[in-house]
Amino acid sequence: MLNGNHWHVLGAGSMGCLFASQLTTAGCSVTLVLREKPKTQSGFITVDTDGVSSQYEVELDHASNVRDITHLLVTTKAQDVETAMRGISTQLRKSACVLFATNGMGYAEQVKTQLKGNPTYHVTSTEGAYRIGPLHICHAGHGLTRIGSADGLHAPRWLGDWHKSPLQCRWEENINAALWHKLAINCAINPLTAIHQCHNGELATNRELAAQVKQLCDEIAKVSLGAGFNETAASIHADVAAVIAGTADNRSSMLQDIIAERETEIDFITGHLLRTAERLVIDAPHNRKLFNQVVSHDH
Ligand code: KPL
Repeated sequence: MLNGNHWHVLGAGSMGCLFASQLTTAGCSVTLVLREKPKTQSGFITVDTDGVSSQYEVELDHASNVRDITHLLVTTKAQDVETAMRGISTQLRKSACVLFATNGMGYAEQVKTQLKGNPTYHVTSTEGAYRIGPLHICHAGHGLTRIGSADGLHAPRWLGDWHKSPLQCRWEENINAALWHKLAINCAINPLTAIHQCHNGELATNRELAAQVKQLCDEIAKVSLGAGFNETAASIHADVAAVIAGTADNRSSMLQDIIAERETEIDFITGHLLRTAERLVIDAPHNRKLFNQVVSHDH
């Protein structure tokens, strides 16, 4: 029974497909907004979990055709947010909510002028999903999805859609700290694995790389402290070690982008850290060096 809201999901990658499929289970109708004009008006997202495939029906549309958006979930890469939003922002209802489920930080500020004061929210999730093919993902591991407002807004009514879904969801009062914490971990792991083209685990087993992780974490801790993210400052070394151990066989998303010759999210990960460091007049030469290396790879 459809008793939830109508969600438009921008971006049909692994997280876009995962969230879209789970929202349909919560009784929501979902339109996936695709890059290419779809051949049909509806389609199925296939989700493989523990060897079982399930299908979820969604509407398919193209940015040039969508109308009257009330609930928008943005799941594109950080560097694509601005362009993707430009295509549909005129179709947002005045009261429409906009949720960003994107890696890194700093993209929401870029699109503020495109929004007519729409309430914005952020989503950060430890659900594990990867793409198998078009509209086909593997839901590899369960995690926690946190949603919050960086503008101090209260938990909205539409949060019920997320609570009704099979995902474990929580309203996060301090979403900025949660986003920063994830960014800090990504700063220590992603660029280094991208430049050295290695699995995450090598950052612990290779002595030279482990020493570099420590240098990066020392700087990240200083910037975190300066920016008021004290918990991240205190735990970054241990948390990075735990994530490296827990994702030892993974290729980081930045390494995957480099291999696929896609632009990386470096400007919204290490770039954001460095802009914060500059504002606080804190030196972060190791992070800067890596940033420059990844940027020169990107161009
Ligand atoms: O979030 C990640 C990423 O690759 O972007 C980590 C945690 C580093 C796992 O690979």
